Amino acid sequence: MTASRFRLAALLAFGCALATAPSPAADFCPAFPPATGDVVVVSTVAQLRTAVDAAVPGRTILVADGTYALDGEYLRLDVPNVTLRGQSGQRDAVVLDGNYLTTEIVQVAASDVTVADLTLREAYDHPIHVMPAGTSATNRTLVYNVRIVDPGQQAIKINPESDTGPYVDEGTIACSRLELTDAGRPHVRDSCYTGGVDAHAALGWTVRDNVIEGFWCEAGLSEHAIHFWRNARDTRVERNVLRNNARGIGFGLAETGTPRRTYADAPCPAAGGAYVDHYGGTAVNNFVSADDPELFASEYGFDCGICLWQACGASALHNTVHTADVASSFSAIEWRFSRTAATIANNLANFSLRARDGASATQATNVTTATAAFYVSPATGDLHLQPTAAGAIDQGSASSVSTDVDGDSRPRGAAPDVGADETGAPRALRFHPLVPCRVVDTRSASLGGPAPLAAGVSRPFQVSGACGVPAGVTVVSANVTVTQATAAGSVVVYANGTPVPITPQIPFAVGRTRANNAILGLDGAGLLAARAEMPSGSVHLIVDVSGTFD
Ligand SMILES: [Ca+2]
Ligand SMILES: [Ca+2]
Repeated sequence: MTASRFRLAALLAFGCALATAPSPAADFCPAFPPATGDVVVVSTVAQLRTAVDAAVPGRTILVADGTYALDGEYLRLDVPNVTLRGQSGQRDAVVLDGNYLTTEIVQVAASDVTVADLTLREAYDHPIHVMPAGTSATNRTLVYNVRIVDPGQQAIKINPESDTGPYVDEGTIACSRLELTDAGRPHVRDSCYTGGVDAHAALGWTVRDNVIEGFWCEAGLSEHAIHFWRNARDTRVERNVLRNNARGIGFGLAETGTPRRTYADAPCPAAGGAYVDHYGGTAVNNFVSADDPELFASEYGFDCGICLWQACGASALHNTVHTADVASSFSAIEWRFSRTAATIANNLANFSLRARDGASATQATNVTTATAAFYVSPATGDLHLQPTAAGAIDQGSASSVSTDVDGDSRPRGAAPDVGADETGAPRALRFHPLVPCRVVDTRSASLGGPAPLAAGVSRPFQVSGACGVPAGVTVVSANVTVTQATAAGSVVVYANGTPVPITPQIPFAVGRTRANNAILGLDGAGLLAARAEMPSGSVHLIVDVSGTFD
C-alpha cells in the first residue's frame, strides 16, 4: 500500500451542502456504551497512526473531537477485536479527512473490528475497505454510527482475497450515513465508479437503519446505495432510508460469470449449477425515494429502487419506493435474468414493478398506485403513511414480517399495511391459556431434536400447529428451559427471521439447568428461533407453551 498511500489527487476542499433525510427510529441506534478496559485516546494524526499500528487485540482507540487532515495517511486495522471510535460519541465532531490524498482511510483486515462514531470524508478511493488478511477470513466487522461524505469510489467496499477466498462474512453496517454531495460528485472517476456499500462474495451481512443519499452522476451509472453480488448470500437490508440514488438496493448484477464463491450446500438447486450472482437475501421495511431534478436529468435517471438480478431466492417485503418524476424513473422493483426467483410482497410504489429477461417472482399484494399524498414528507424521504392513505392501509397480506420501519408491531387494524410503515394503534392482545405442553425439546427426535443448540447458530423451531397453538398466532407465553450446557453462555429465543436480540434471555453455567417464563414472538409461519450465545460447545433447549395471544 505504500505506493498508493501518497497518490496525489486534485487538492480541493469543498464544504458539503446537504439535504436532510429523516433519521430512522432511534430505538435501533442506541449510543454505544462507554469504552472500558484497554483504552488509548489520541488527538493528533501522528498519535492516531501510531495507535493503529500498535494496536493489540481487545484495545479501543478513542479519537478526540477535532478534524484530522490525513492527507495521504491511512489506517490499517489488521489486529482482531480492535475498536476505533470517536471519543465523544458525536460522529460529526470527529472528522478524518483524506482531502482526496488518502486512497483508503480505514482498511479492516482482521475479524471483530468495530469502527464507530466518526466521520470519514474525501477518500480518493474507498473510505472503508473490508478485506481478508492474507489467508485468514475477516468476519463480524461492525460499522456503527459512521458518516461517510464524498468518497471517490464506493463508500464501503467489501471483497474477498481471491476467487477461492478467504472471504469477508457476517458484518453489520448500522445507523450510519453515506452521502455523495454536489461538491463531491465531480471527484468521482471512471464513468461513475461509486456507490454506497459494494460487497463481493460476502455471506450473512446485515445493513440496517442507515441513510444513504446522492449516489448518481451526470454521466455513467452509479452502483447501488447497497449492493451485494458476485455470489454473495443471505444479505439482510432493513429499515434504511435511501434517497436520490440512481439505484437503491441491489442483490446480484451479472447474468453470467466465473463464480467467485460456491457453497457446499447448493443453495439454489433450481439453477442446476448455472451462474447465480446472489443467493437468498431479504430487503424489508426500507424507504427508497428520489426527488432531485438533477438526478432525473442525469444520463440514467432513477434507474431502479430494488434490483434483483440473477438473484435466486431473494425477497423484497414491505418496502416503499417513491419517485417525484415517473417519466425519469425506470423500475421501482425489478427482477431480471432466468435464475432470479424472487418473492415480492406487500411493497408500495408509484411506478413499475418490472420483470425482465426471464426472471420469475411470486408476487402478493403489492400496490403501485401510490401518490405523494400518501406520505408524510416525500420531499425529505419520509415515506411514513398519512392516516388518509387508504390505498395502502390494511391493503397487505399476512407475511413473516412482524414489525415495521419504526419497530411498530404488524399487523395493526384489519390487516398489514403495504410498504415500510404500519399505522395505527397496537392491537390489544387477548390471552388464551393452554394446558402446559412441550413443543420443543432438542433431546427428542419428535420435538426438534435430537441435537443440542450449537454455539452461535440460530435454529428455527415450529410452534404453531402443535400443543393447540393455532396457525397465525405470533405471540405465545412459555416456560423456556436450558440444560446440559457444555460451557457457560446464554440462550436467546426470538421470532424466526428477525434480528437476534442483544439481551441474553437465559444465562447458564456448565451442566446447570435453568428455566424462565417468557413471552415469545413467532414469525408468520409460527416459527421461533433459538441461538446459544457461547464461544463453543452446546446446550439443550426445552420450550413448554402455556398460552397464546391474539
Ligand atoms: Ca394495518
Ligand atoms: Ca409505524
